[in-house]
Amino acid sequence: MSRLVGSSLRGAAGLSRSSMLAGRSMATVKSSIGDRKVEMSNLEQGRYINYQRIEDNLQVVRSRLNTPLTLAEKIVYGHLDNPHEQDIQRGVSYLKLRPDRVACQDATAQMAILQFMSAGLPQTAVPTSVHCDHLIQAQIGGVKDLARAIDINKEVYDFLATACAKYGIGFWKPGSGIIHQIILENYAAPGLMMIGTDSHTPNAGGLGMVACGVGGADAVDVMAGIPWELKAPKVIGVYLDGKMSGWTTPKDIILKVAGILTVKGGTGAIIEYFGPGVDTLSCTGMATICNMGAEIGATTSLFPYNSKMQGYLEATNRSDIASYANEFRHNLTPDEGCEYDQRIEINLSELEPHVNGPFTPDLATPISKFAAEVKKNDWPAELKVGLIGSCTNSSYEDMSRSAHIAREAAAHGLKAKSLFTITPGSEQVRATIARDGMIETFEDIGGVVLANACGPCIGQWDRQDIQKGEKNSIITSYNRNFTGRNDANPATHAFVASPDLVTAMIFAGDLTFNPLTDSLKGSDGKEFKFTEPRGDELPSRGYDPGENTFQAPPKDGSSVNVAVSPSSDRLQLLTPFKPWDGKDIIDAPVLIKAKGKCTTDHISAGGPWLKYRGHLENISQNCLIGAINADSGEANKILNQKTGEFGAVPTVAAAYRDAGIPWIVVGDENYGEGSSREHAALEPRFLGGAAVLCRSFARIHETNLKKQGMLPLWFKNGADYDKISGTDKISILGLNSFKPGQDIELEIKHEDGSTEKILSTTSINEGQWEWFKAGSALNMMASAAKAREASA
Ligand code: MIC
Ligand code: SF4
Repeated sequence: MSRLVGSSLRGAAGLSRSSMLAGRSMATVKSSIGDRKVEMSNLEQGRYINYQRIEDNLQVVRSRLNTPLTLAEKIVYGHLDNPHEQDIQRGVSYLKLRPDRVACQDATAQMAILQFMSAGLPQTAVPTSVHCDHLIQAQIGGVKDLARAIDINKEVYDFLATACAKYGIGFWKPGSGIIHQIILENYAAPGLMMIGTDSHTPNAGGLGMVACGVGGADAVDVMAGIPWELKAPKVIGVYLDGKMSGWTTPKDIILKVAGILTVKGGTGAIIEYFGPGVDTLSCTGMATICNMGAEIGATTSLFPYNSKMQGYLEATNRSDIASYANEFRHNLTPDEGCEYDQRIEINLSELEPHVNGPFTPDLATPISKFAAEVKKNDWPAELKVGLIGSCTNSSYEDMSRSAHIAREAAAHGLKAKSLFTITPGSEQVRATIARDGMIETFEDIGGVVLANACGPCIGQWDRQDIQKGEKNSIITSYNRNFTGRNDANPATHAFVASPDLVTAMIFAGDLTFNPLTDSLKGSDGKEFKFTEPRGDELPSRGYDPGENTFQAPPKDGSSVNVAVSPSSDRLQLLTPFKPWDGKDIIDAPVLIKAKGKCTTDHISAGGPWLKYRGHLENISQNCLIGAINADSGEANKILNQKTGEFGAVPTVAAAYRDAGIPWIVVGDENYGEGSSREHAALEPRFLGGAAVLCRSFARIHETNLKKQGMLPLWFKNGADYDKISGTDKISILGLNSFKPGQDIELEIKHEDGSTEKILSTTSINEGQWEWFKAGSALNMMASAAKAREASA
C-alpha cells in the first residue's frame, strides 16, 4: 500500500495548523518528553536526544495521514524538516530529513572531508565521528599489523585527525575497531536517525535507530546543515515468531531473509522486524540482522525498542538513554494495525542454520542441504580458511559461542584443520574477550586474532596459503562474498554463515561437515558430536573498555591546520567538475557494456586500492576494471572506438576524456550493488563519463551518480539492454527541454551506421536536475554559499 498526502490534501486531514499548534502548547503545559535533557552519547557534552521533535512532528504527520504508523515511519517522519508541507507517499515522495548525526569510516571519510572542506564551513552542523578501520591489512596478527598500518597510512591518519580536530569531529584512531561496532557501543540510540558513509551503517538498527548508508556527498550535506533527501521508504515487515534454539543464530534470520528477498528485494524499503520472536534475540544479534540488510539493498533495517536494547544500553554505560527510551516507548514501537508494503513470516523455532554463497550473499542453503549442494555444484569441499568477526558478527555473544565450540574441540584434542582468523569488532570486545580467556582459547586451537579492523573483509588480506587463480573455498561470518572481495582471487568460493558454523567447520576442514548431525574423531580416536553452542549475550563481569582510542575534538579547532601536500599520492584536493554545457550528449561511445553482477567492488575495487581513496586521480586507475565486458566475457579489456584498439577501461576512458568525447556505461540489474563508496561515481565522472544506462540501480550508487553530476538512466524496457554492444554510440536527446518525471529518448548508433531509438527513465527530481546542470551537488552548494556571502 502507499499513502498520498500532499500539501494540497492538508485541509482534508481535518486539522488546521493553528489548532495543531494549540494542541501542542496544551500538551507542554502538562509535561513533555523534551523537558528531560539526555545526552546522545557519553562522549559529546551538550548534544541532547531530541525526542520532542519526533513527538511534535508525529503529531502533525498523524493529523495528516490519519492512519496507524509503522516504526520506520515514526522515526523517519519524526525527523522531517518540514512535517507540515512535506509530501508523504511511501516509495514516491522525496523526503527532506534532519538526521541527528553522521558517521564516516576512514576509506570514505577522506573524500567526504575533502568535499566538506570545499564548503568552507567552520564546524559540522551535527555531531559527527570518523573511524579508522578499513586501511589496516591483515598479515601476521593484530599488534604487528596495526603498527605497520599506522606507519604506512600516517599521512592519511594525520589528515583525518587534524581535519576532525578542526571541524569538531570525534576521531577514533586505528585500533579502536570497526565503525559499526563503535557506533553501537557509543552512539546508537533508539529513535534517533543517523547517516553514515558505509553501507552497513544500518547495524545501529539493532538499537532501534534509523541508520542509513550514504555516499560522502550526502554526508557533507548533513554536516553542512542541509536537509538530507531520501525517497520515502516502503516498509517491509518481517514477522518473527517462535524461538531459536541449538545452532540457529540471528545471522540465520538475515541469511534466510536474503534468500527470500534477493540482493535487490529490499531496494527502496526499510525492513522492520516485529512479532513475539523479536524479544528472544539479543541486541547485538539484532544489529547483525540489520547490518546484513545492506546485502538485500534495504535503505535500512530496524527493530522495535525492547528490554534487550535496554540491557545493552545499560551494559555500555548508557542507563540514562535506556530510561529515557522507556519513557518514549510509544514512539519506539509500531502502532497497532499499521500496514506493511510486504510481509514476510519466519518461525524461529523451525529456522535452520544457513550457509549463503558463493559469490553472492543471497544464495541461501539450509545446512541440512548444503553438503549435497557442494557436491552438485562442484564447489571445492576442502575448507581452506574460516574467518569470524567483522562488523557483522563480533559481539561478545558471538565470540563466547565460538569459544564454546573451540573449547569443546580442544577437549577432544583437536586443533583447527583450516586456517582460522578472528576479527574483534572493537577494542572493547577485544579487551573483554581477552580478559575472559577467549583469545587464549582461539589461539590454543590455532586461531590468529587479527587487528580490530575490517582486514580480510575488504580485501586487506595478505593471503599466503594459495596461489591467485587456484580454486578454493573459504567461509566467513562476514556479510559480503562478491567475487574476489576477500583475497582478490576470483577462484575463491566465499561462503557466509554464523560464527558458530564457521568455527565448527574449521575443525572438520570440510564444507560438507554438518555439526548438527555429523561427528568428528577426537585425538583419542573416538567419535564425538559437538553439543549445541552456548554463550552469554553480555559479559557477566561487564565490558572492559580496553585502550582509550578516542580523540575528542578541541572546543575551538579554528586554528588547526589541515595540510594536503600537492605532491602526495594518497591525498589530492578536489577540482570542481565542469557544469553541463546545456547541449544534448551526441554519439557518446559505450565505454563498456557490463555483463551480470556489477557491484561497487567491480567498479572501484577495494584491497590495495583503498590506499588511494583520498586521491581521485590515482584511484580512477581502478575504474570498472572488475566489470565483465559483455562482448568478450573479459574484464578490463575494451574497445577504444576511436583507435580501434583494445585497452584497459581507465586508459580508454581517459583517452576519450582527453579528446573531449563523453562516454556511457551500460549495465544490467542492480548496478552498483554493495558499498556506499562514492568513488564508484566520482571516478567515471572524473574520467569524462556522462551517463550510466542500466536495467536497475542500487539506491546508494544511484544517488552518488546524481550527486557527482552523472545521469543514471534506466532502460524503460529492460530487453533493450540486448540491443546494445560495446561498439555502439549513444545519443541522449531532448535534455534541454527535460522535466523530471519525463522519459529521456536515446538514439543508438550501431557500428554499421544503422540507428534505433529507445526510451530511458530516470528518478532525477527537480533539485537533482539542478545538480546535473551545475556539474555536481557540491558545485551547487558552493555557488549557494557564494551567493549567501555576496548578499551578506
Ligand atoms: C564494504 O563493506 O564494502 C565497505 C568497504 O565497508 C564499503 C565502504 C567502502 O567502500 O569504503 C561499504 O560497505 O559501504
Ligand atoms: Fe568493514 Fe567489512 Fe564491515 Fe565493510 S562489511 S565495514 S569492510 S568489516
